[in-house]
Amino acid sequence: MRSERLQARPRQRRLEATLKSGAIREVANKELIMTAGQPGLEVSAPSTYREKLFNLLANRDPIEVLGQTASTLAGIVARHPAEVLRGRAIQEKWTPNEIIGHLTDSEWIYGYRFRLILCEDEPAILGYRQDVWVDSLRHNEREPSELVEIFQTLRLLNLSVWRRLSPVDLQRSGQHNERGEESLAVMLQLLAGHDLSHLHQIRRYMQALEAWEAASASASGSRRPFSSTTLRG
Ligand code: NI
Repeated sequence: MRSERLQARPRQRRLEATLKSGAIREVANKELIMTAGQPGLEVSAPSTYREKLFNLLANRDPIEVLGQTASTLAGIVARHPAEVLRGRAIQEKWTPNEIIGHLTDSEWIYGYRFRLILCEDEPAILGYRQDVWVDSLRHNEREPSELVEIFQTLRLLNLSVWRRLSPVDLQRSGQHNERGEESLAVMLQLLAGHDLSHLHQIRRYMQALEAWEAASASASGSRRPFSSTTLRG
């Protein structure tokens, strides 16, 4: 364990240099990474937000999508070192680790909201300041694998309820303070689309980082600092 940590240091230094150099920023902006799911998307234009998430889900079964996310995240965390997942390519934007933390926050929030709607009549549903949660809970300091375990536990708990909802239950609704009336059926699809949106975001980040590393290595003629298996997502 200790020897692994020692071996990881040169790689970590190279990664930190890469992220600090700002050279990846151009690639990142070009790829629009770390933008989907950020505040502008989630708090403004509710109809646009819903449409984007519905389009991502397309005709897929939301329950099936929700059931796959934890293992997809576990795979990402297993393939990439924690220092890469904690790397911030663009200031003011979330790191992959913070996105995973945000998904755990979202799972808490949705879990509470859908129980409220199921058990109360037309309850008020309050939006939350997701950026402040990510900062205040200091998600980026946590181990990515630990965050995924928390997400997995919460998701299992919530899925056990989602799976038991009847078609009549799914018609129940609450009043969201930003998006207006929202039924459980709509909420279920939004939650699945939200998963897909953030999984795409993490993948785009990894692909941009890998592309930058490959271009950098070929330009300098040096050996690539990361093996392809490390960064291929
Ligand atoms: Ni989000």
